[in-house]
Amino acid sequence: MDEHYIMNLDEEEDSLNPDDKNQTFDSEDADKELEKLLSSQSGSSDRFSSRSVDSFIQQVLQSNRILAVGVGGAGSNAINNIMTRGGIIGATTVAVNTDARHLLSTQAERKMLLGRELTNGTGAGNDPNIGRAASEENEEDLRELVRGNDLVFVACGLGKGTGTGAAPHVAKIAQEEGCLVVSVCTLPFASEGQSKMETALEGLQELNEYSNTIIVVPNEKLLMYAPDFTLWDAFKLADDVLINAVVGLTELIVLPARVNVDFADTKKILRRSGPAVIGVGKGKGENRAIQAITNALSNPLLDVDINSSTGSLVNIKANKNISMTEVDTITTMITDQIHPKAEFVWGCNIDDMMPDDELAVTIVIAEVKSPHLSKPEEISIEALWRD
Ligand SMILES: Nc1nc2c(ncn2[C@@H]2O[C@H](COP(=O)(O)OP(=O)(O)OP(=O)(O)O)[C@@H](O)[C@H]2O)c(=O)[nH]1
Ligand SMILES: [Mg+2]
Repeated sequence: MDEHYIMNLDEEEDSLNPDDKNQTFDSEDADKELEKLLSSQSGSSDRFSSRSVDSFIQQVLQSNRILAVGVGGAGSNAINNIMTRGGIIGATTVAVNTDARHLLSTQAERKMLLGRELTNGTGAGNDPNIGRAASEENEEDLRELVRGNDLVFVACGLGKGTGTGAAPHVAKIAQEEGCLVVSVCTLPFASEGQSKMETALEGLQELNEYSNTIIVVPNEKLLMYAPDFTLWDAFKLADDVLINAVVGLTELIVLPARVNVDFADTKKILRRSGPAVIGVGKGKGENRAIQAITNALSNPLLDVDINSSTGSLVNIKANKNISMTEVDTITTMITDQIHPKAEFVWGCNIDDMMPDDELAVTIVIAEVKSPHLSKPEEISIEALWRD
């Protein structure tokens, strides 16, 4: 203390200069001084200083790269809708299409015209073989696009040319490049005719082959849900399921959680091949937990039997006031319905932005039985539409 005082005395004039005073107490400079002091005391490098560790952790987090690729018209529309809602935190959006005009009007962070030589930007004309060949024309570009990503979402509408032909090829390339592939696709409305459904089901088998997990949205179910909807509204509703799947899963992986579902957990569940369902639900008020999980589980589009599921993942988002009983209610409602030996992972995001009385749940149930993914000869198309 004395020493310090004497030093100040020696430099009295300088130390009274207000500018210098500011500099000395600037917190960044002060931190630097402290770091220097501490590293000189420990005699070690600053490799473990919290700043270095934080930047290292940031690099690791950023290396969990996620790509959401919309293929064809419906896939690109889904990406466009994601972008108009502000994009997805933690994922890059991409639209790929054979239709140049549609691609031009699509908002996406990255875009690729498929099969320029083959179709000259005019679309695949309902022919999956053209869709496939167009994608093959750009195979190297697609490889470059997906390379280095951990998780690739492939979104498309099955039944016409580009989505049906190109999406399985994009998924195949992504798997070959070592990415985990989650596909989200729609099946056509009955009013689109039987041949579209046949085309779609063939595409679905192939897409399933190259996807770790596949989420199927049967468009026709939308009509049961909302029979008075216009076609546009019905498409919007199907898009919501596509979007919820992509955004919900990405949030699960990238948002910091209090009880953490990390990427390794998510991968473990999604790596299981086969159909999965994803549900998103919100609850409000006293019974918000029951409401949220009931909504998440009761989406009529999720047309599958979940009792056979061997893996499930749930993320709960609420304000700090979430209680242990609420967590227990949600997790029990899920474990009661899935296979007793199923792997179950849950996480919780404490989100201060959530209103006090609300709670949201995102649930992924893997390896469910889907009527659309039986052997093609066992599928009755009429029954699919009727059920
Ligand atoms: N949910 C939703 N489904 C759509 C939308 N547009 C089309 N679909 C469905 O997706 C199927 C495929 O349509 P598109 O994606 O437009 O076709 P495409 O893959 O671009 O194929 P081509 O135009 O032949 O190159 C249709 O049969 C519809 O069932 C959309 O905006 N939203
Ligand atoms: Mg098209």
